[in-house]
Amino acid sequence: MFCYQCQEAAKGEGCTIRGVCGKAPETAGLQDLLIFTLKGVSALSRSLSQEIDDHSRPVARFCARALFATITNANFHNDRIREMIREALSIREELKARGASAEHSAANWNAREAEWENYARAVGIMSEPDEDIRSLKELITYGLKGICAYATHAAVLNHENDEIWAFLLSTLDSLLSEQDMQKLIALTLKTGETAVKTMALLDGANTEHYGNPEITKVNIGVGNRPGILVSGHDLKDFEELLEQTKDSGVDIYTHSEMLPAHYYPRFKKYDHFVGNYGNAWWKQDKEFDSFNGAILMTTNCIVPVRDAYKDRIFTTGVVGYPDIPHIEEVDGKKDFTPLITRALECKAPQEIENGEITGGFAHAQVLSLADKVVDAVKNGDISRFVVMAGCDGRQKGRSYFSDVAETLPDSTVILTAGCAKYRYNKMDLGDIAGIPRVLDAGQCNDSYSLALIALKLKEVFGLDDINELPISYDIAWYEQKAVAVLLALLSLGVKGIRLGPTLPAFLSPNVAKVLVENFNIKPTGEVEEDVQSIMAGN
Ligand code: FS2
Ligand code: SF4
Repeated sequence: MFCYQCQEAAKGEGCTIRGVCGKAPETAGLQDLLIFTLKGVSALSRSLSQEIDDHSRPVARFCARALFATITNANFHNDRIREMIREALSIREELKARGASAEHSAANWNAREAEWENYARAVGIMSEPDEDIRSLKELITYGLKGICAYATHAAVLNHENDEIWAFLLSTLDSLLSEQDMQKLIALTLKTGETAVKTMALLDGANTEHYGNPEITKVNIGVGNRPGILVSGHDLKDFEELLEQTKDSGVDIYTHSEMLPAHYYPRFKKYDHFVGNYGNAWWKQDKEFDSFNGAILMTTNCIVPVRDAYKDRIFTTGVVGYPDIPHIEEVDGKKDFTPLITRALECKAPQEIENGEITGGFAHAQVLSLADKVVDAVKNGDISRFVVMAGCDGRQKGRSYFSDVAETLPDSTVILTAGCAKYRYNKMDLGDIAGIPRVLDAGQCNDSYSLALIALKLKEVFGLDDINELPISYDIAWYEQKAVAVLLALLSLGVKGIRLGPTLPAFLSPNVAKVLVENFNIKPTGEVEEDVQSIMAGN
């Protein structure tokens, strides 16, 4: 196997024996084969029409879901990946029956199922021999995976954009044959633009259904009834589960990236929606144990399941894990009865902390405070905003982000989104004229809100360039949605981003050079020096 798509790639180079995440070589191979087949499907679909129509839209939807399933910590279940490959092959045949053709082997390979893992070796990441072309192609692929995750979330809420679907199919098709470095660089930026569009689409879907996030104090303690802990990012699953548990005697808690569900007005009417339990995804091995109740994984991030809670965890959507029950959607609905029944057999959660954390600072909420914020900047109370969005993870070096949050002067405001927030959202960093020093916009996709806030400030201060604002970017990354968010920021013209705790293994020296020269991207360094440099606007 070879995989280098996430921040934890072994030795900073790539996982070759088994994923640091727990991904087995067979799973890695099947995921490579799935992605290869999706490229063939896209080429075939585009040979019939480059437009998105009633034929190609379902093809794009399928490709998005399947790519989403290959994100780090989404699906460890070989049978489910095989099922997706079978579906891709059957779509391929349907397209051919309608007259589609494409020469590439991705559109025509034909190996018996028993041979798939063998065949996969020939189509993985390393099948692209040129290091720089490979680097750009993988950078684009990971950005696409993030886009696919967000587009899939929007699609389940009936928000779709044919431009995004067209970009997905055309880019998958291009990745088969494009060898021109400059064209791939242009495609990388286009991927960033499409990521912005997709985050905007999802923001529209979420706010239309659930209202605009608002300032909310979230309980981090526990109640005394059995609970269900919901992780991942899917708000529609969350809504359905809240409805189905209304009078069941079970309490609902969020974990990790589901925390922002508390900020949406629509979910506040449920009395049994009790609080947030625990921290970022990587602490689930301990926190799922002490939670005592049933657990639902709606999207990434599931980590290798421990025996301590194996008999009370469920997956749904694109998530998969061997021997763990999966709740399927049937006719647009999910029946969570098995999960609820299991929860009722469990003890109430064990308290691991108590108190409250505050969040809900997405664009509408922050813009309603715009006058206050602008005044605080003008009179010097706020000297700088530091965008510390992104991911948390296991790596020790990530204490850098807590240390930066603690070291930043009291006149700074941290803008955050994604699970990176757990490194500092329980610290008492105080407020500036009533504005909390940590403003949490929501999930990783809500980084879109942070971009909107920056654009609004640029307008209010009458600046020509977003980089003239007193905003610095100190971003933590882990998986491929963060790659989409990073490309989105670059496409909006943001320069000088610090990225950590390490730079992506998939950036070849030449590709990294392009990013440094054009966008002044730099790795995170020492806390004191970085804070000084941030405060000096560098
Ligand atoms: Fe946390 Fe990073 Fe959200 Fe993942 S913010 S590890 O991309 O999808 O979560
Ligand atoms: Fe390794 Fe990350 Fe790939 Fe898992 S997703 S195999 S940890 S690079």
